[in-house]
Amino acid sequence: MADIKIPVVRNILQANDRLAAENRRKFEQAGIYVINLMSSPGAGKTSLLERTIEALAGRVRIAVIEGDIQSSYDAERIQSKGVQAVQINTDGGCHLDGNMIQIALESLDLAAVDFLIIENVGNLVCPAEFNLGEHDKVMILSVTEGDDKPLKYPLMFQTSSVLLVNKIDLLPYTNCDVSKIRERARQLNGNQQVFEISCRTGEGFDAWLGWIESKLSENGKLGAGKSPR
Ligand SMILES: Nc1nc2c(ncn2[C@@H]2O[C@H](COP(=O)(O)OP(=O)(O)OP(=O)(O)O)[C@@H](O)[C@H]2O)c(=O)[nH]1
Ligand SMILES: [Mg+2]
Repeated sequence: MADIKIPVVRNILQANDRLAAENRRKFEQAGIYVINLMSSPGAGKTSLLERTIEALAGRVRIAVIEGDIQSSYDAERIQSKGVQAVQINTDGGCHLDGNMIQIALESLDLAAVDFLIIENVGNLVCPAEFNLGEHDKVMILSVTEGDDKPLKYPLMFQTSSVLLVNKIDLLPYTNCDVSKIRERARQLNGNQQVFEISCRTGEGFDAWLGWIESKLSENGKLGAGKSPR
């Protein structure tokens, strides 16, 4: 049985990688910089998006793909900020995959987008296994989840370019040791940038926005936006 199961899993991931590569080609053709935002449920993904959108308003054209098991609640939160948003409902699926993104892209005006953020389904495990065609994976860990998470859920830490340690305003009420998170994450991924933030107070946002701005500049996306086609 083991001989049968292993190739099946590999085929699923290979098929997904093909679709992710097609998505990536579409992003390159349209000149869009893309991040895949991942975390466990409630760590603060949509809150991060709301503040980030507000901070970049008028400087870069943002679109968001929202992934949730059910509801369009997060897409409505994003749309109220005045950016294009598409909601994917996975109907029980615990992660987004390349095919879902391909379908969601049909609902976006890609010529009017410089920066696409994909909010993955809240889950610290499966989203890290499925590439979507993004340029960078960004993960959030909130301090209320505990400093042991890099030990238990290593893949997301290993694959993410950035780790945002969120809800630092709540640190006095937890026994979380952020230096342990930093050290454990560093052992998994020495290239990962770590920023301590609070989506509630805005603390630490300058450094996070600095990282995003440097990525957008590298990709020629910061400034007046793309010229009309
Ligand atoms: N105290 C505090 N609360 C926060 C912070 N960031 C987010 N929250 C709260 O945490 C809760 C969840 O935030 P969301 O942004 O909806 O989290 P999410 O990761 O998008 O959740 P899912 O999409 O359900 O996985 C909300 O009640 C937020 O107000 C923070 O920095 N500090
Ligand atoms: Mg959300």
